[in-house]
Amino acid sequence: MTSANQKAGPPAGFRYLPGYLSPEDQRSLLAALRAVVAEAPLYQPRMPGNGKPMSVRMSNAGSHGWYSDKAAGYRYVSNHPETGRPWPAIPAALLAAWGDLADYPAPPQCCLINFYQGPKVRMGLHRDQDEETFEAPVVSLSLGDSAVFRIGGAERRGPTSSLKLHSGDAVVMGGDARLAYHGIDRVLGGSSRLLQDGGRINITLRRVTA
Ligand SMILES: O=C(O)CCC(=O)C(=O)O
Ligand SMILES: [Mn+2]
Repeated sequence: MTSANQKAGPPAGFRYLPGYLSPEDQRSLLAALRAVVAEAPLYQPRMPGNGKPMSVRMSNAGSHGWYSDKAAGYRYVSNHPETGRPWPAIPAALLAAWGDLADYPAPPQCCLINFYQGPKVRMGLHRDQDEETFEAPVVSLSLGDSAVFRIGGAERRGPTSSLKLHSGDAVVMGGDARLAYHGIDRVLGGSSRLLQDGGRINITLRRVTA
């Protein structure tokens, strides 16, 4: 399903790489992510201002972890908000994917792990704009159930198009697409058998500081 202006398509700098990770790579990445989440448990971020919990649960690896709560809003923190410990290291397979896809001379600082579980979990249209620099692209990898990804342009109310992201797919948002609005409309339950209890994992790799 797409909006009327689908012809416009995603902005330049948006790359979609279906099947980027082989089934074997997906399984080994999943094992590496389980180790990260064992050390840095999933938490439920809250909206700035009203404090409403977001439906996606999250964790991070790397020097900068994305976090949000009622009082201080969207930001990067160096320690897990509940355990107080530093975030685990970014798994080697993800550093390799960044090296392969980002075309950027420095490694990612944030590896945000988004976990979508249940039919109502979604991510509203937003831009990744909490970083100090937008020179590096955002690299994202998907595992588990397929999802409907919506991508627009620089204006919140501008035209959008949508595509399905399946397990193993990669997306790169650089150039004009780096600050494009995007979100997840819904996750298609039962579309993958990678996760035993279903659900979807998205990994988002970013540079944070200039
Ligand atoms: O789950 C996705 O594919 C998108 C995640 C995302 O946009 C984000 O974490 O900023
Ligand atoms: Mn995003």
